[in-house]
Amino acid sequence: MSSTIAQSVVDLLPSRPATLSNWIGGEPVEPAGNAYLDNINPATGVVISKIPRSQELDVHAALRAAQQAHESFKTTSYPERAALLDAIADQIELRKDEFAQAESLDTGKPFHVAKNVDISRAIANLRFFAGAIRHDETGCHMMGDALNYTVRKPLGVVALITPWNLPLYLLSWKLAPAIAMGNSIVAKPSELTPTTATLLAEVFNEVGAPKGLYNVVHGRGIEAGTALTNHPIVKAISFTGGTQTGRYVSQSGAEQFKKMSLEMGGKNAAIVFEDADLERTINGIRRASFLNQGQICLCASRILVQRSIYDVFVKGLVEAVKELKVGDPQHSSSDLGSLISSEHQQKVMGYVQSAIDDGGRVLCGGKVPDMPDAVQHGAWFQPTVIVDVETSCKISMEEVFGPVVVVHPFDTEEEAIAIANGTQYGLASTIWTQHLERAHRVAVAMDTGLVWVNTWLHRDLRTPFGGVKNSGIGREGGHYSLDFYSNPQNICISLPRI
Ligand code: TXE
Repeated sequence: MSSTIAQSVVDLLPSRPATLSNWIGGEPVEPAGNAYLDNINPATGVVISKIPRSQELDVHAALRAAQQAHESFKTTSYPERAALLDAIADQIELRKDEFAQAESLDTGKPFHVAKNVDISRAIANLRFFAGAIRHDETGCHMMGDALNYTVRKPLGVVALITPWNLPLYLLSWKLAPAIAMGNSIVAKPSELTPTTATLLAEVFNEVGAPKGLYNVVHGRGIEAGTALTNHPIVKAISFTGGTQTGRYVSQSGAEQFKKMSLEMGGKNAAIVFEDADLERTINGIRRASFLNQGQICLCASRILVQRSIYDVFVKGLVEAVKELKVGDPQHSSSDLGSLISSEHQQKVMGYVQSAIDDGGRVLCGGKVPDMPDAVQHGAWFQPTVIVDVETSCKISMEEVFGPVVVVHPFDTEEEAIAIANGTQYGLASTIWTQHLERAHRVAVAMDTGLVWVNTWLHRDLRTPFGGVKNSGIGREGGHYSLDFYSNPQNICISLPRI
């Protein structure tokens, strides 16, 4: 695979599909059933690799390898684990273009986004958690006649199930704290984006990580995924994906009282008050809505605008969105690449049609763009702004997970809060105002795990990340992640009274 930017994504397509392996016990391993799935580059519709369609046998082999590795890894010290995480980060950094190309090819996102957002953040996640354990403290509670102190104990083998939108970014967000706390891992990446999780297995070997510390099983969620979540060796599941899938995962995990962290969908509101700095707000909301083709659980997809500035805001937003360029992922001028798959493209188009059927007006986008012949079979979609639908209609209530926003007017702060909170989701919200007290008042009224004021995706990795309602349970980030991937044990020592 080329490690530099090509003229076109077409130049990167292999003459025949590569075959990826599972990684078990530090070795590439073929699936027991010898069955494979196609991995399609969504910008062209071309099959770029074959990936194992793993079944129970494969998952069980990975779990055994992980359990064996855990026996020695659980006694490693924090400095040893921190050094390992730093070494993995350094090695990814050395192979950064290669990782970014792989992510871009699997997802259809622009190479520059893969490099500067996905892979950069994966490296940052690893370094952050190396630092976090170097500086970690646990509690000590003195009594008159005893001393209590708390130690963190690893859980054992943890299952990491990750989606296709930010493949290595989200895998590393789970993997780094899991290793920091002394666990071993079986990862089940999305079957749509298998490559960077596989490259990461090579990196583990290159830095001399213990064999079996990180295992990868590819395949379908309903097969490899359920074999993983159902198995009693797995002590914790960290899952990011759709809400319906999260429901299945939590049901199978609950049966065996596994620890669970579920990060699921969102239908995030952006509330724009009349005193907002208009230019900054339009630029901020454009980024919040369309980065990664709108395929981020945190993306703003419902824009609520105070009626006094509604017309001028909508005009400005539409002009700004029309400037976004959908193009070949290899071109540095492409703001948006393709969607993840043609099935997803159909789903997004279906939502736009539903909005039109509900009386909505498409002010820009709404269609598959004309693309050059070489990429005409890609899953493209124009960035889209829709107005004039009720706040209760399908497109305003359900997660589209694509480059589509709806804009609604509101009159009062109370009305904006009610609309923003009126969905099954509760992941993130953004508030755009220069009025400090209002910003705080509305922020605490949001039924969301995350609120950004006059910004979006402004991340400090120490802060709690996660949602409420059907967006998720549990928090990750900083010590929240360390807490999740460990069991606290209190030790009480009787002391003589002095
Ligand atoms: O994700 P799935 P899909 C939302 C978004 C999207 C929808 C469906 O709205 O349109 O979900 O996407 C594995 N047991 N998000 O279907 O199926 C699967 O193999 C165990 C939001 O692609 O949830 C993959 O590794 N695992 C989101 C992972 O779960 C199972 C990101 C996620 O896939 C499984 C992605 C099962 N029964 C989609 N079934 C976000 N919150 O960022 C599937 N999997």
